[in-house]
Amino acid sequence: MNKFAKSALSVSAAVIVATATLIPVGLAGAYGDNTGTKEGRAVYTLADINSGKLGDTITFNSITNGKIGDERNFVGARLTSGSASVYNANEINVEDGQTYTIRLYVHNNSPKGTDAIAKGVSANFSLPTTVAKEQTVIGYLNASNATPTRYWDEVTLKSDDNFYIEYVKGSAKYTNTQGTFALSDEIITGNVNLGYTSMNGEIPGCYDYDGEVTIQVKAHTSVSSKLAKTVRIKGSGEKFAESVEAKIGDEVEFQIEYVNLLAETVKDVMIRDVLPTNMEYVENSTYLYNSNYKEGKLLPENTVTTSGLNIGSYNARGNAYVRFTAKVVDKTMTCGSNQLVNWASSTVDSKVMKDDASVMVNKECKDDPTPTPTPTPTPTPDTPSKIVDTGAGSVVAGALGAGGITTLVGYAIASRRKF
Ligand SMILES: [Ca+2]
Ligand SMILES: [Ca+2]
Repeated sequence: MNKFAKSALSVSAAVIVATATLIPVGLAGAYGDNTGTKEGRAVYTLADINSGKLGDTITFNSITNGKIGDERNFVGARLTSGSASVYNANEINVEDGQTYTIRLYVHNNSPKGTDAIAKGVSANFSLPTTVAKEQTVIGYLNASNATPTRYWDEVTLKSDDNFYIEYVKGSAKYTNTQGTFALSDEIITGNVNLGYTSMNGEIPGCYDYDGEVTIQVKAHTSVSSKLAKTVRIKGSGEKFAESVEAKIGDEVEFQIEYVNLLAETVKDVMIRDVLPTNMEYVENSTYLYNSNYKEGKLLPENTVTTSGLNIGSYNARGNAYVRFTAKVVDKTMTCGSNQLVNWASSTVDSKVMKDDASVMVNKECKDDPTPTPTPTPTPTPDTPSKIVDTGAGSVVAGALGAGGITTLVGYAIASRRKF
């Protein structure tokens, strides 16, 4: 996850810049290409194509009366659970919790089949990453020997409420007459190759070889921030995870990731964590990582598990990590497996986000009623791989892990038995 997040960070910045420099060529909003002229690329009718007007030129998505209508409008969206073939080409209203499929149609317009193989064919999507009432997704298609070499189109998702779109991990696919091919999640951070019988970047000309890229996104309303709580055994050097196995006496390290998803700066972000009964906070173990403290700052406050911590102000996409240590103690554990769930919350302007992590403890009761505490390993310092500069002008796109977005959830579990 860390590695993926890091690449999302570095690659997506470039995507955003490309968007900003390429789009304003007078092609208002919707579709466009890198021809560099106000009119954009040459377009053809099916009759033009059939009469050989294209010559030896390889071009994509330039037929005005093709299978999907005007092929320049090649990115559309539909409700995933709705009709499989009807896409809204320009805009679609979305509802909280619903999943939408976004389609990018791919057609090498040359009628010459395997005598006109497009090379270096790839696609990518640019997804908005802050909360808004309108979210425009742009899809890009590239081919190194085509004229032009880069094409784009968009679709706008709309709602009466502010909402956030979450990319559904593992949802990227390419479908053509040969079947359906899984594509990498990197499609939302960088280019992913397409193809015909394999995803080798080569697509012959004509309808026999067309296809479509699809991804899924989920709409979340009332979301103002991302909060992701994870855990690991202290000093293990393991990646933070949703749950970890521990023994009584072990120290575990919790990480709470906060990201401001609003398009504006927020102040006085409060982070709080509620520990379950069989877990104790370790004094002077709370660290804050953000753009001011990239190596982490040991905080003098020991209030993260009581009244909470004020971690300051964050610009759009600004983020922070809070880490602290807790010890597994046996106050009320039952014999066998115990799941110690604890919840982290962030509060901004009285809006609360929560996320949890679990520590699994197996309590043995037969021969050894007093478990032997494991010696605490020396912690290895490491810093989060993704610190966003919260200064003005910073833009970060990319993937939020599935399940990273949490709306208000139940708050009852303190310590419960796992069956
Ligand atoms: Ca469109
Ligand atoms: Ca979690």
